Amino acid sequence: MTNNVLPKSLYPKYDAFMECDKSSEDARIILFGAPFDSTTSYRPGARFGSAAIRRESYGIESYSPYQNKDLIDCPVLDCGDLELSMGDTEKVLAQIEAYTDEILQADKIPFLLGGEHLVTLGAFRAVHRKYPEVVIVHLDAHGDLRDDYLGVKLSHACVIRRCWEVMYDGVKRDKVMCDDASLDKVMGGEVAYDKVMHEKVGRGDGSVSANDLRIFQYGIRSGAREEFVWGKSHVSTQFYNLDGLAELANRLKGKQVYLTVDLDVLDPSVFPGTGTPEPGGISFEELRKGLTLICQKMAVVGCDVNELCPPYDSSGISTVAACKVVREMLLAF
Ligand SMILES: [Mn+2]
Repeated sequence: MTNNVLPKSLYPKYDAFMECDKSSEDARIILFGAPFDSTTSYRPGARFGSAAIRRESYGIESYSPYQNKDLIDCPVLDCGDLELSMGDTEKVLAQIEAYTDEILQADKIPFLLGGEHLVTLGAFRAVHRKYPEVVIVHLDAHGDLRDDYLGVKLSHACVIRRCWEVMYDGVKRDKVMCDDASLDKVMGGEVAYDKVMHEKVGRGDGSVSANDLRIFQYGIRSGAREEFVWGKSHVSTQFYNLDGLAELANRLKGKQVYLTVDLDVLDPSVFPGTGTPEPGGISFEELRKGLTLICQKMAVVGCDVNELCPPYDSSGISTVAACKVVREMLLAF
């Protein structure tokens, strides 16, 4: 005779980031992973990042003494990793975008775990569609503003430039009723795009005012010269550290924010497990304080944490740092 009492699962929460197993009705934030690293320019392996964060989170307290809050009490659901069509970058981005879209349509906040930094583009496309006025706060060692990397436009080295184009294309479509290719001919390229953008924000002279900028970078300490030349008139860059974040929070009051965190903004001495380590970075404590400030004071409507590459840190400390970053962000919301 069979009895229908099955043994209890030994690790019922094993598949979710710490305590992030609330019902999809109750959850306000949806955590999900995009294990993608096909465009990584230097050392691959970031595809293992999201699974490592989830797995290693069991070694870390869900309670934060910094904030006196516990993830047990937080409305977060970890939905696991997307199954991605590796090898077809555009398709992968479309898959990330479609899933982000589902989350947004349910009026929840998408929280994406990479993967390499290009995954941001998929999520941001969906967020921008829902919130066309959204601005980006970007923490990273690298500007990621290249127009292409060795001829590749969809590269993690170009991700913020591509996000900028998403913002810009929206403006172009608003202003001029024609497709992008013909717009290029009619308007005469980038300079004309600038003009269109500044008309949109009420400045017809094509000059750049601080108020026109919609991308705010922090911690940047590496890039090609042309990235910084281009960046000067298109983004706001705080080099080397997170100074000025509190002022930015005041300035962005009422504005929707997409937050993207490339963990290599941390110094490699505390975060060696990443594909493109860059000495001279910030401490864990600076990052924790900065992210808490952003998540508490700014209206974050979507975010991601990316570029953990576990194979390059045999100590596992980088993964623990990533887990703690994610915990502190979730608690600060
Ligand atoms: Mn980076």
